[in-house]
Amino acid sequence: DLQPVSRALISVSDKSGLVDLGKALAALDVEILSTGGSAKMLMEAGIAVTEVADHTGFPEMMDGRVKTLHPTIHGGILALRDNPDHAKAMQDHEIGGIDLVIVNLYPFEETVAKGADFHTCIENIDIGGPAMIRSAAKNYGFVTVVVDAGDYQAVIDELTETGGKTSIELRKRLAAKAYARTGAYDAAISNWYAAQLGEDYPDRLVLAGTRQQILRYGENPHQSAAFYANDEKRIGVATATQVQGKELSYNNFNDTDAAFELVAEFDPKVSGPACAIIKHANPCGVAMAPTLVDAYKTAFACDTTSAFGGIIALNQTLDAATAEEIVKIFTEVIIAPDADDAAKEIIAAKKNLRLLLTGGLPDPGVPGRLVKSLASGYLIQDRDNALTAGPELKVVTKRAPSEQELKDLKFAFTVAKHVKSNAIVYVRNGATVGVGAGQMSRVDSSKIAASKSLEAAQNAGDSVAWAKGSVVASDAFFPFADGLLAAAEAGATAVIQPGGSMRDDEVIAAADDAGLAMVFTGMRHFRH
Ligand code: 93A
Repeated sequence: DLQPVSRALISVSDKSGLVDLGKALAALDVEILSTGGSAKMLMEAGIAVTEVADHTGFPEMMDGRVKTLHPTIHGGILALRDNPDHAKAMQDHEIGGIDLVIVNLYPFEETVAKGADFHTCIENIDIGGPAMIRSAAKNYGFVTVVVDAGDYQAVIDELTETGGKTSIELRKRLAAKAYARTGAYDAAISNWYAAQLGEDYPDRLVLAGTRQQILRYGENPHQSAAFYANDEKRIGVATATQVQGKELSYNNFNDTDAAFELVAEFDPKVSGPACAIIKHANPCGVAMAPTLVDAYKTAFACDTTSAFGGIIALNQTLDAATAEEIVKIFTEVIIAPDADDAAKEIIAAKKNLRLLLTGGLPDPGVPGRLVKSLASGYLIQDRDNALTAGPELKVVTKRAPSEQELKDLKFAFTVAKHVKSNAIVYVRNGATVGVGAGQMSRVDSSKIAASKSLEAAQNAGDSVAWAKGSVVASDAFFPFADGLLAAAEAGATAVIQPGGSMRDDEVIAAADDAGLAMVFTGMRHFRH
């Protein structure tokens, strides 16, 4: 299916290759329409050009905001050449067909990258260009659209070979490429706008990003994979500097992200040093302590078996004492805002150990988008950037939590936010002592967390499970009293949970009977 090209419209911001293209089209007897700057450059090279303004009878106006937005242009592009009604409309309104549309857009992305002010960025949003590109691509059956100077030669070659025609294969391929370009262009605009406002919208094209790395494989060796950085520039794995160690794997990226997002909940100015150890995207130990090395040691003590081959995230500069402790067992990745020289030297002895330095902590409260793939699509949602800080907490039992219990309850609930549901987290003195993750039943998660706390105690030479005298957090409400009773039986003295179950009264009564203090957060933190 070959279609003749007798009239082309050229409107390009990036003028590379323009003169050669114009010469080649002129040699093929193609009439050239063009906008201000493009027309000027072609004319100066001695190529015959008709200005779009002369073609439409309408001047370019409003500082160029309206140049090609005219029915003579869009009618000429969109008309179905084999439709008698369309042919009549063209005749009635003296619209000449435009068979080849060559457009590249105002450099919006480059303008943003240069750090231009708001107004300048807005002025660099191209309206007429994308409109022509989309019109031409829609009418791919008759019209050829070119958005990339890299495709000029292929079009010229085909026109030369066929005596001035293009093939349906080429037109379709270029149409698909054209929509990819206008899609990416609008994604760049919406990403920039969302960042300006600090707000987000469900329809934002979140998948726009830059490929940072082709990975050796995905979650398993038979899956191919790559890592893309989005345009948010959020402090984390995407922006970190890797000081040493092997290349990160797919699972390393996933786990390191989980580890760092969790530890970032603990602002060192408020919580002091904190450490999170992650395995399979779940924490196997999280702790705050007066020193970083103690935070690491207590986090490690929660589950010394699982911590092997784990990912360690720290909320402040890695020091020598902590590095000495960490290198005692095999660890995959350390991520921290910084590391001092002595610590770097200690880590350097472990060649494969990856050390990522981020220069800071991300703000857990800023909005953002999360994407989750389904086999047949993907889901988009806001990042869970909320946390119940304090005043919203409601004491629902006869006994109110003590000051230490309340501190531990908040810590436990914050950790639970980062544990796969159903999540149950036992905490004592600012450290997790048992984590139950990812079970289909909340009672099972409670039992696992309690048994983990016994294991932890035994590893440390204690006979009494560490859940005894702890507090417990649940990421979602207890639907029945059984989950709460399991926690009481394990020895928890206080509970934090969202509340909101139909049976809250029963659950509260059971807590009162067991002498527990319980607070409701009013906010759930499912994580799947
Ligand atoms: O301001 S616009 O959105 N309004 C228009 O009607 C229009 N038509 C083409 N920008 C418009 N263009 C863009 O002008 C093209 O996409 C191209 O990037 C640029 C080419 O302008 P010139 O040929 O004057 O350098």
